[in-house]
Formats: sequence, C-alpha cells, structure tokens
Amino acid sequence: MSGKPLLVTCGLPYTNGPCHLGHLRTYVPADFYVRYLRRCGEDVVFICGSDNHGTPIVISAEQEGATPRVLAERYHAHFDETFKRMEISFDHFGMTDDAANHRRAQSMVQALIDNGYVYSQTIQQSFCTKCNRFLPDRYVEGICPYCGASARGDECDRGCGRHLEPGEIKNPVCKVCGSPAEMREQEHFFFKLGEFKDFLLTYLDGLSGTSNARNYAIGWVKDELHDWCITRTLDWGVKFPGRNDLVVYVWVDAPIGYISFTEEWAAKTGNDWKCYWCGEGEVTHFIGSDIIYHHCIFWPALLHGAGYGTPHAVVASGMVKFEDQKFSKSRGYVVWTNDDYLDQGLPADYLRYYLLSYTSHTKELNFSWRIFQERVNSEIVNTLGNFFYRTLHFAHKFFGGVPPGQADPEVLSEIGRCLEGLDVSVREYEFKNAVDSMMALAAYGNTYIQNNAPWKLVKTDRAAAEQVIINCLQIARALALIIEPVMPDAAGRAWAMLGYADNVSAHRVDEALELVQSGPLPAPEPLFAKIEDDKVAELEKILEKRVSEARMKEMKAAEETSEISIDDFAAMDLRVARVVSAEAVKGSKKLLRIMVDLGDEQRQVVSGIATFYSPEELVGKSVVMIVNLKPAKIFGIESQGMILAAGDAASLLMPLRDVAPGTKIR
Ligand code: B3M
Ligand code: ZN
Repeated sequence: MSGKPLLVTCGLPYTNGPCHLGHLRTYVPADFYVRYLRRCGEDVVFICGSDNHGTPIVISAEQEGATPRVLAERYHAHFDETFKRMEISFDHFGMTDDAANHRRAQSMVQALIDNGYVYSQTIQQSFCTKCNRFLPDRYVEGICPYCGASARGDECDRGCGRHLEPGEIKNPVCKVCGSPAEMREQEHFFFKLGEFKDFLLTYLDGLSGTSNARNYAIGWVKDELHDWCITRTLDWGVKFPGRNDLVVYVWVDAPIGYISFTEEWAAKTGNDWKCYWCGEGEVTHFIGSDIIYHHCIFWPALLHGAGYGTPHAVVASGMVKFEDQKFSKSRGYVVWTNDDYLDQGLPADYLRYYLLSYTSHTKELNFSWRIFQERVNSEIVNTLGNFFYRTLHFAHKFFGGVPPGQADPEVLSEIGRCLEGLDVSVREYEFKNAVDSMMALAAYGNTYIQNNAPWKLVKTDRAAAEQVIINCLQIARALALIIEPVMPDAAGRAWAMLGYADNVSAHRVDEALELVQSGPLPAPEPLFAKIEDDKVAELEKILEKRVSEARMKEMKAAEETSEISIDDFAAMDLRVARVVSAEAVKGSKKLLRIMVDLGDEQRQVVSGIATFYSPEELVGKSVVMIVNLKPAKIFGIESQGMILAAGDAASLLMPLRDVAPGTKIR
C-alpha cells in the first residue's frame, strides 16, 4: 500500500427497486476489502449513497402516483437498512438528490463550461404528441441503431449493450402511452468527451484495480469516443446552470455523488474531502462490470475537465446469474436480499462468504441454492465451525479454559504463512484466494486436532494433550481475527467465546501471531448451524414460483398482442439442413425417418411427410429445420428437430440459392 489515505466507494444503487444479490456482488467484496484494510491499521473511508435521479425513478413514481422524492427516500431507507443487515460498514450513505450534491454537480458543470468543454447544439429528439412532452432516455423505447435489438432510449440493454445518445434510437415509441414518437428539434448541451482521448489513454495505462476494467476501457477509447449529451428535458434532477427547463443527465450527477458524499462525511467528522478529490489521497471505485464505461471513461474525463484529481483504481465485479439464467427481474430470475434471504432467517455471514469465495471477483457468479447449501455446510459448518467448537469444547471440558504454555513454532509459522497469502490476495483484489487461505488454516486446524486426538491423549499424557489444545486455541484465535472481514458476526461471537470482552474489529489482523494467554473460558456454543434440505427446497420453490408467474404474465401479454419480440425469434435456432438419407418408418404410413447433415453434425428427424414425398426424391435436398426443438420420441424413434413445411400438402421450405448445410436462418 502507498500509505496514503484511501477512499473506497461502491456504485450507487438506483432508488427504484429493492436490493438483490446482483447488488451485493459489488458491496460485499468492497466491504471485505475495507474491513481488512482497517484491520491492518490503514486510513480508509468507505462511502456510498443512493442514486435518485434519472427517468426510471420518474416513471416508477408516476405509475405509483407518488413524487420521485418520496420514492427515492423510500428506497434510500430500504438500501440503507439492507446494507446494515448485511453488515456493509459504510462510513456514510448519502443521497444524490440532497443539497450537497446539487451544489457540487452544478459547480462542476460550471467548471466544465468555464474550461471550454461544453457546447450547445440543436438536435432531433423523440417527442410524444399525445403526452405532449419530450421523451428522454427511458421514456422512449425502440430499436438499437447498431445491432437491431429492441432497446431503451439510453442503452441497448438487450442487445449490444451500447450507450445510446438522445435521438439515436430507431422506431421510437413512447413508454408511457405507447404511441409512436415524432422527432422534434431541441437545444441540448454536450460534453467534449472526444477531446480526452490522449488523456484517457495515459490515465488508463496507470489505472489500478482489476484488469477487466482497464482493458475494456482502453479498447473502447481506441475504438470510438463520441461527445456526450449531458442535458435532459426533465424537472427531476440537478438543474443545468442557467437553464430552468433542463437538468443534467443522471450519469453526470450520480458519480459526482461520490464527491458530495465525501463532503458530507468530512463535515460530520471534521475531515477534509479535498484530500481525496484534489490532493494526496487515493480513490478506489468498486462497481459492477456493466458500468465500466461510465467509471473508466466518462467519469475521469469529467473530473479532469473540471480540474479535479482522478481515481486511483476501479475494481469491477462479474455479473450474477440465477440457477444458470441471466439475471432478469421481468423473467423472475432474481433473489431479493430481504424477502428471499434475510427474512428467511438466513445469516448475512453465509451469503457474504458465498459471494466472496464462489469464484474470482471478475468472473460470472452462477447463484444456486443447492451449491450455496453445499458450500455453507461443508466449508463453514463442517470445517470452520467444527474445528472451532471441538477446540473450545475440549479446552473447556478438560482444562476449564486455556492451559498455561505456548503454541509450537510450526503452528505459528502456519498462521504466518496464512497471513502473508491473505495479504497478497486482498491487495490484488483476489478475494476468493483470500478467503480460501483462511479456510486452508481452518482445514489445517481440523486435520491437526483429528490426527493428535487430544481426547485420547488426555487419558495417557495430560501434558501432551495440553500442548495440542494450546496449538488448536492459537489457530482458533487466529481464525476469529482473520475471518472478521468475511463473517463479522461469527467473528464477534468466536472472539467472545475465546474469552475476550472487547470487539474483535478493534484488533489488527496480525495480532493473530500473538500468543494465546492462559485463563478460563466460557462454555462454548456451536458457531454455525447447517442449512437443512427442506429449507433449500423451500427457497428453491420461491424462485420457481416467481419464474413461473413471470412466464404466465409474459404468455398472457403475448396472447394479448400476438406479437413476438426479436428475442423470441432469435431464440429459435433455424438452419439449412441437407437430407443425407430417408426411409419409411416401419408400421407407419405417414412417417419418414430422415438423416440430415447440419455441417458439423448429422441428426435424425422423424417427419410426417411420407404420403407426399418418396425417400429418394428427398435425398440431397436442402431443407429448413428448427434444430433446438426439444427432442421427442415418435413411434419409438427419437426426433432431434423438425423440418419446416407449408400447407396441407406439406410443401417443404427450401433456400432459393445454394447455401452450406448448417447455415443459420436469420
Ligand atoms: N445507479 C447504475 C447501477 O446501479 C447506477 C450506478 C451509479 S454509480 C455512480 O448500475
Ligand atoms: Zn444494440
């Protein structure tokens, strides 16, 4: 570490929906990181807040008949409380709609204007004649001009993921009333992002954090860097200086929240916010990998252009899937932190452990209740919990506490090695490795107590049994000290069971090497409880129910409109297939068993076209086939797809020009 004061932030949650596990994938590791550094005696502040502006919140508020501020405050309180329940230890949690942020955002935008980085331009913008208003960002939906997927006004969320500028979306439709929008001229203000190319390339070259953030950003900067429209026609937001009819784009005032929240914290605690944003201190942002562009390109350019310092590191977490499915609120693939987890009586510690140790921080995490149960039961309960309980139970039962003596040097060096590995991993943002090294110490302790069996030894050689248990207690004490950043609650209980009256977090991690002192111990209790099978079945049912309800809703909506989306169409894998052989199915007049060539594989299909075609006339023909249809048994023969035909006489669909077998139909 540089020894400089460090400010750590987390991406600000939008106040238009509850906290889910996708959020926690960023907040838990950030909290782990901060807790660990604090426990190394470093000067670190942990800042976050809620993101209150932007169209999603205005739209949700309109639908509810509430004001955006009321909605923002409600979800703000929700996130604040949920983070506390999850033991996320922010030093301050602000709101982007609070006065400090309005002030800071306006002053920064004014600085950008003064420094010549903002220009005005008249652009074509979607306008709804029925609602009589301009349609910024998510007020409008349409087609992505880059990839053709259905997209919302500011982002191609279901296709290529690109940020879309106002007016860019094709076939715009008003999100509120559904009527097609027309284009109207309006004056807007632009930030000259394009002028920051060289600055960004140099900046990104020296940016710390995870390599995914740096590498994606460098690729984008080299590829294309267009100016950003930074104003929107809305009432809700931070007013653009000198214009009452425009607010700044939410992605301008949201990251500025990092600064204004630091100001609020500094005022509260008597510190200097400038140290982090215009001085010696360093800033590390923890974010989800879907907002790398905003944090590694837009944000440093904004800061630099307004005369501020730039962040030292960006740590980007991988996305979360649920039971193998892409996260989707509308399809029901989501696990809500309160309803589905904490309110089910599950401890924050387990989820923290799972999120940290599942895989490397930048990789995708595929959440599954079964795997969650397996990991908790075998690692937390059976390895860590068991070792701890066996040690304390034995010490209490036979010696009434910690017997006098000193742990053996090998045990101390094992702890020392664990601390070293842990430290390297945390500082490289390899949180899984960090947690794994803690668990390796627990496993070492378990093997040690098992192999030395003090419960046998005590009958023949009490002194030897004493030495074994001192070693185990030394390891148990080290574990209580080092697991605190992962499982703060369990660490606190473990610390108390080891006979300490104070708070474990008041101790440095490296105190794990200080010798255990002899003295009495209270009777221990198990640290952890197993997750039972029926509990998991219950939790899985909640998810299944949500998914099936979402599917019903979707089907109903589809019946009403009878339209399908481009995604529905894309879900069908249609390909050109060449018939290799065909033969009648014995015992059936209608069926043919057909082998087709799909380029890289051959497949067998059973098709009801025997009354219209002879096997010979089909061989060599190219037909159209749906290949990802669920296989079905027809007359006892597996059919791996379906050949498409039209009309009562089953006229086969064939490509007009010759194409290779396996060619995809789009
Ligand atoms: N609220 C989007 C998100 O939650 C946005 C982050 C702002 S960070 C300055 O992904
Ligand atoms: Zn797109």
